[in-house]
Amino acid sequence: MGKKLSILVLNLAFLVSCGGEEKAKIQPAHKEKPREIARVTTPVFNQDSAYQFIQAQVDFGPRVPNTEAHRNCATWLETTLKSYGATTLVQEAVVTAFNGDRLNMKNIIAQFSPEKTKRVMLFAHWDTRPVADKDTQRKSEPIDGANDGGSGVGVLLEIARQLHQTEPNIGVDIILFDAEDYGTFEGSISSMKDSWCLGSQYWAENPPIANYRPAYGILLDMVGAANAQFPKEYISMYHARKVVEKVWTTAKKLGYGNYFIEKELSQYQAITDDHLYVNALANIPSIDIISYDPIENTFGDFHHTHEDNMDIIDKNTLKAVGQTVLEVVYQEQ
Ligand code: AHN
Ligand code: ZN
Repeated sequence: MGKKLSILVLNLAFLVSCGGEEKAKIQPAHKEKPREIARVTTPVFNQDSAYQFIQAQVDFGPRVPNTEAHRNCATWLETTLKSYGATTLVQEAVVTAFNGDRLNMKNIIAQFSPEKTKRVMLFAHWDTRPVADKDTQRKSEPIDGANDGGSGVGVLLEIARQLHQTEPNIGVDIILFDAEDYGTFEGSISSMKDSWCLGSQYWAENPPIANYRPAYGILLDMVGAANAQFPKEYISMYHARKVVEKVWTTAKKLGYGNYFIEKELSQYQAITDDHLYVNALANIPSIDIISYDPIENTFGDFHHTHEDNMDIIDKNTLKAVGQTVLEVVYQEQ
């Protein structure tokens, strides 16, 4: 018997005994401890339902603060969220816009499973811009705001409907901020800093719920246009990089990588939006899912024009965003 063969025999013996030991190891005396919390299967996001929720908002007319459409829509939003089993709270205040307009604003807050400690905050703005300042026609008239205002809320109402049907392991708060879109008009001269996002600024400075500390927040803004692209926004990456990665990884896993693109915005492309104040003033790590063209450096041709109506809303985009956010929420425990 040569040396090589004896080594082979030894090796074989070792392998066999190893395998035997392995077997003993994988048959423990006790069955594996069951998970403390059962996994919940993520429900299927219904894009037709989300679309209907956008249509319903647009049907009220432009949701501009101090108008009847704005008041009626607020009532409908609260009633709808209540109908899905949420504990609701409306934070009302008067805030002053950049031009001195005094705005009667309402932040609409809906809590699902308020007794749960671990929570995630989902938010969007529900008001619409009072002017079409980027249009060439009817610049002083308000816009429908199907995408800018309607889409984020539409997706969140569909998520609320799903939360009612299937309870996730964690608590969820849906916050609809007001007076986001009353910022400085194009061409107007104003010295006011922070003229956008008046509702979220007010909320962060006047917390309506004591000791509110969700694990993180996700803002949806302009999430309904066809072929939308969501780059990794700078302020989101700065304050909540892990949340960005969690959401973008989840989107890719679900096959929505064509919407949630592998592109990081630079510091010079940082987007002022409600998540800025939720991060900086309320200290809740938050991200913004916002459609933005990183090459053209624009929000799209529809932005702050009369083109922002139901015609630009695409159910495929609503599905990509809604299913991704649902998956993130239902995988938490
Ligand atoms: C600015 O245009 C400075 N920020 C974008 C925030 C926004 C406006 N989101 C929707 N409308
Ligand atoms: Zn806007």
